[in-house]
Amino acid sequence: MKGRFIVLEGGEGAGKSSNLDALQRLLEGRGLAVLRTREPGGTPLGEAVRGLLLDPSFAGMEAKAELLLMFAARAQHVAQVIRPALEAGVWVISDRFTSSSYAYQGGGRGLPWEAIAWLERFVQDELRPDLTLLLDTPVEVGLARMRSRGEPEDRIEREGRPFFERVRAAFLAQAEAAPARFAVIDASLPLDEVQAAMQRALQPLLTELA
Ligand code: Z5A
Repeated sequence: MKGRFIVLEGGEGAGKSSNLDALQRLLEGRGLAVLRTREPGGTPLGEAVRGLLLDPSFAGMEAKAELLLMFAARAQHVAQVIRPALEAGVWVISDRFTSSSYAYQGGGRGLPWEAIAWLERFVQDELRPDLTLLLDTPVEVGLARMRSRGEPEDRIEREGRPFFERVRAAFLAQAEAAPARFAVIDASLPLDEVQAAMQRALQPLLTELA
């Protein structure tokens, strides 16, 4: 049986990193083989591209260059890591995937949806996540969490609040358009409640295993 592809998405400080361990433990607790990965990144080439994308010294990067670099990293990730794992029956959990391109480059930067959809088909063929867990918080909550970590901001984190409001709206629009493939989770709740909601959202996929 092929593996399932689960993606964790959300804006800044939504808590993806904080919740990935719990998600991995939950799936492994069901006896599943799990591969954890991230975007941009997930392969040596992808991690090198991630370094370019987040480097604040490239402050003048063109939005189209940003989009194409995201998909260049994704092409390698899909071919080298995601597809082979799914074929081998492994469940793949990814910290971000193409929904982030629609949200950040589409919503945030204003690039046309059709261009992103074309790249999605070109790079992924039929591959789409089985479920996207969208960790949603008001922008000010996420930004306050990021600031409290006290780490230097990367190139994209330097954007202002209106950019992140557009990103959030674009994530929510995707979830609204495809409710069977998205679960919107209120990530401003305490972590244990967020994780309980993630578990409920996964139940239909886990029930298929029984
Ligand atoms: N990007 C893009 O533009 N286009 C694309 O196609 C793709 C990505 C794939 C890198 O992603 C950047 O790439 C990202 C989008 C863009 N841009 N930015 N900016 P990333 O995922 O590596 O970076 P990030 O979004 O900034 O993630 P992060 O820094 O790892 O944040 P997070 O994982 O969502 O949050 P966290 O580290 O788990 O939590 C942040 C803090 O909040 C931390 O102190 C936690 O303890 C706290 N926290 C988390 N959850 C809670 C709850 N529930 N209650 C209280 N406190 C909490």
